[in-house]
Amino acid sequence: MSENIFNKWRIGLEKTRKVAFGRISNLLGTSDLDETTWDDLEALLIQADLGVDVTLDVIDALKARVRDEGLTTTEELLTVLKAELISRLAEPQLLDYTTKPTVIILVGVNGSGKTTSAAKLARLLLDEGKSTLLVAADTYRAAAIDQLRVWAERVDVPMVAGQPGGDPGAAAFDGINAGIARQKDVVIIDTAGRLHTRYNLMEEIKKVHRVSGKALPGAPHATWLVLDATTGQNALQQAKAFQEAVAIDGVILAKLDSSAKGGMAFAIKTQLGLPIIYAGLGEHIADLQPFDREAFVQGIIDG
Ligand SMILES: Nc1nc2c(ncn2[C@@H]2O[C@H](COP(=O)(O)OP(=O)(O)OP(=O)(O)O)[C@@H](O)[C@H]2O)c(=O)[nH]1
Ligand SMILES: [Mg+2]
Repeated sequence: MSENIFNKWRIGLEKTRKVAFGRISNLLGTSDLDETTWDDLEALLIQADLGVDVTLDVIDALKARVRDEGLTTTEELLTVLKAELISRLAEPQLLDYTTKPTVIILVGVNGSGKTTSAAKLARLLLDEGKSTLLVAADTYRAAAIDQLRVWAERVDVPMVAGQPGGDPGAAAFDGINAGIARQKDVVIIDTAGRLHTRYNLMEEIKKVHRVSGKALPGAPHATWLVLDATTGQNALQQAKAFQEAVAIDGVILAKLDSSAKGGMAFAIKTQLGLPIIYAGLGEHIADLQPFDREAFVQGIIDG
């Protein structure tokens, strides 16, 4: 990883590090291991928003390693803690983009970061030499279409939009066909934010998903759930509802930079069975980064 990208992670994770995980590296590293270490560590992991289940699982695994490997210092414990945390993050599954166009749908609750992530992703792909079309299937608000248009101009990627007030499924269908006609490598469909508890809206996202397959057999090639890292454990409940509606392939974890609750990332694999594909580390165009397990764990603990 380049120095530049590593810095992006380090700076982006400052809040999570300062508020939560930094206290773990303060606790561990100077003394011998004793019973209070375990209690303190457990409390800090819960405060870092790993959730009770993941925390207890990590503590059990660490106790077993301390016993089996004969560890005696908290410094050694910190090293195995990092390894245990990394092992609780799934290997990111990047798309191979062999299908042309590869269709990606972004879904999530209101304000999670879909529209900005769509644009940042388009830019990332453009930088890798892939031509991309952005599709605004958020037809509820004219402002939503305008927002994607502004971002599309900013990242210099073309964009097509559905009719304001029109059917989001039709917008996705037309968008994919435009991607085929223009021979784009990737089509990214931005959908409206929807509360996971609203039946009609969840039915609608099923339709967008289904209609995509009619426009191009095999599509969508990925449906990614955009989660707001600042919502912590609550994001997991939303995720489960989206998973019940459509097949979700992975997570874009947005707003990691403004979150002190980054620990929820460790529950995404165990509780949802999903990999994190990209992370949002800021509000700028270049702040969406392919998820990197080592950079993440190092960034929250060591800085
Ligand atoms: N700091 C920070 N802000 C982010 C990040 N991703 C998104 N945001 C901000 O979060 C806010 C909402 O982002 P949008 O992309 O509009 O969210 P959305 O999911 O499209 O929202 P709706 O379409 O209304 O559901 C904006 O102010 C973004 O700038 C991130 O990674 N870091
Ligand atoms: Mg949006």
